[in-house]
Amino acid sequence: MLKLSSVLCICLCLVSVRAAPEKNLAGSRKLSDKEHFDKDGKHNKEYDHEAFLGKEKKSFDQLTPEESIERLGKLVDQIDKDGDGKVSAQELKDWIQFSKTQQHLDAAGKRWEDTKTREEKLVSRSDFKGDKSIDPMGPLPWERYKRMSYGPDPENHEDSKRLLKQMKMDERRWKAADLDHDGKLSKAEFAAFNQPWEYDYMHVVTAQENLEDMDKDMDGKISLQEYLEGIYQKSAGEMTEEELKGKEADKEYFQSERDRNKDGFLDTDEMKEWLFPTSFDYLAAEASHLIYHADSNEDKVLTKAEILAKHDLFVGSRVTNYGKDLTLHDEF
Ligand SMILES: [Ca+2]
Ligand SMILES: [Ca+2]
Ligand SMILES: [Ca+2]
Ligand SMILES: [Ca+2]
Repeated sequence: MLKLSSVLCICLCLVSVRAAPEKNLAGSRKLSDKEHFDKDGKHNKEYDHEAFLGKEKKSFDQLTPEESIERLGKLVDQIDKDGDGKVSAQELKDWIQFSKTQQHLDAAGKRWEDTKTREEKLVSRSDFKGDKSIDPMGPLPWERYKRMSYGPDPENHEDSKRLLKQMKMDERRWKAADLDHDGKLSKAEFAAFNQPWEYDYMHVVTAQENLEDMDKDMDGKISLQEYLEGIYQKSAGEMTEEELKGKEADKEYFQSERDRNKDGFLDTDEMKEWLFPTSFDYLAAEASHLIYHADSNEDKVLTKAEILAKHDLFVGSRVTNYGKDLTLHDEF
């Protein structure tokens, strides 16, 4: 017999699956590169580990289970901001936001350093024309980024059509990220250029990019047919019965949810809502998901003991990482 908790779990899973976009659009907001649930609704712990630990996930994955639990205990003390011995949904949400920000800044810092090294190499080349001075901390001019990404002569490249299209998109994104409009990107502006989903003011340009990617007849909007082709990418003859059923459901979803103004097409605003749904808070959803699965006495807050008892939900370790689960806890 199904326990009530299992039923609720299935319901929560379905909510999460439905709230996710039908297609992984480039640059949508997310807490991990991994999917939280696969198409059959099977739960993936790696998603939670990355959401909870951010850039620390890798180091946790190297620890023995004992070390991992010990470090998790110390983290819980940090997460419990008001020190009342309980982790509330808000404290957990704040923590996930903090981890995500740290992870983002870390990646942005590495990207910036790498790009500045490439800039130095570029200006030192004998065939580099123009200003050869370089400010190691200073902003990066578009012309130099363009040269580094597309070479000296993209117009005459054998793949010039694709390159020029990509370059035009990059230039538009560059301008959107360039908040002080000096044609150069500072370290902070460059972070927004590379990870636009982290910045609200970049969401429109990300929506435009995704729209253009799906807009095969280039009329500036997504028809139902373009939407379905974007998701399924194969003809009706090649699809299984299950896929055909899914396609029918997605057609209804397009009409009832995606096409908000009911004109039969998706415009940039509707695409933006698809990518960055205002009605869905990823951080709060993840916090409730973690609390739901660890809250043994169902008082809606987590004690350190509750978290440690479900450590494999929150953090990985060397053993679980190699698939030899500790089998101390319920599988999802
Ligand atoms: Ca607390
Ligand atoms: Ca600038
Ligand atoms: Ca179109
Ligand atoms: Ca519409």
